[in-house]
Amino acid sequence: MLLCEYQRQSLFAEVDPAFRQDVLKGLSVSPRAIPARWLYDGRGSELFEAITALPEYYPTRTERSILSHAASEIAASIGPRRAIVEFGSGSATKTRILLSEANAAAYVPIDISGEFLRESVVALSRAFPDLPIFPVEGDFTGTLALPEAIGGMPKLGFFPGSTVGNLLVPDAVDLLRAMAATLGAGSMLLIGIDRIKDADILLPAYDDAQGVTAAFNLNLLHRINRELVGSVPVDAFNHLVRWDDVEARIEMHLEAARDVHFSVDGRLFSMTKGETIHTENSLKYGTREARLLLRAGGRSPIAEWTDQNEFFSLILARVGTAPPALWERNDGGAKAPAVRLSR
Ligand code: AVJ
Repeated sequence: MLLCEYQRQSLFAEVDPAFRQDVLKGLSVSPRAIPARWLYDGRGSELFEAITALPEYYPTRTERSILSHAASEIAASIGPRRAIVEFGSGSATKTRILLSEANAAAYVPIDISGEFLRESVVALSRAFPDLPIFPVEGDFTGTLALPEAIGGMPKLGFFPGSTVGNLLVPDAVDLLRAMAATLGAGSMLLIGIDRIKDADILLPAYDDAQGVTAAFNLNLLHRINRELVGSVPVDAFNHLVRWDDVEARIEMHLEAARDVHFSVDGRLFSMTKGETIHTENSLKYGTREARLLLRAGGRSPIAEWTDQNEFFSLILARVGTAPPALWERNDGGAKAPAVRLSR
């Protein structure tokens, strides 16, 4: 038992106390729910990268294509010599497209995963040898101090991937406001937002034929077993995806395929067959709803780019809520804003 105790302690030494707290609380409440951010451990981040290449998962490739087509227009709209601050930079593959056109004064990638951050910084500095890069390791949902070196520079926040969709609307509004405060007066934000579309396109994007998304979801249980000395019978859980049309969101759940009993961190839990653990929300926005979200978050949309199917949008917004010049009516009537379709 001594060995067991020792193993427990050495395991626990590396565990984020917030993970333990969120899991224990999330398994105790009804309905059970664990925040989506815990899906992204090392294995989870790998699986998410694999998801982005799936035929059914349209968001990543669509956003990349919009960005490629719009890069020079975006560069013209933001103007030269901004410091680009990316929230949740991950592997930063889309960033290259932006950086190659933007004439940026500096690049500040922010990510919780220090390892991912270091790797992507090494790769990016090779590709852009003249660009000053100031990585920040941290959680962008909290308050963050930007590096002093970019203090005087005008800023562009870059928040791609429809990551904002993981948050419920009030939390998304708070986050946008916190980002506006971090970036400061005169800053702009370029944000990727996934659109509402038919459930027969949405559902397979989160429940792919190869089962990669299922593995991504189930990895949370493996992580719990590994890091929190759990005995969750992972085989007894199914990946479940549903589209909630009222909330306009995809939900991922882990569903008990039979009655299960297990322990986590010495605490016992029982779930009956069919009961679920809610593991992720992915909110989708209509065109006008996305603009409204930005306004609630203290931003004014200036321009917007989408793909031919209108599956995804990239919106450029400035700080403040007064109507900006490019958005203004130009013929005295109610006129659609600067929306460009790109293939
Ligand atoms: C990283 C939050 C944008 O919601 O589409 C992909 C995460 N989950 N497949 C999304 C995810 C399952 C993804 N985001």
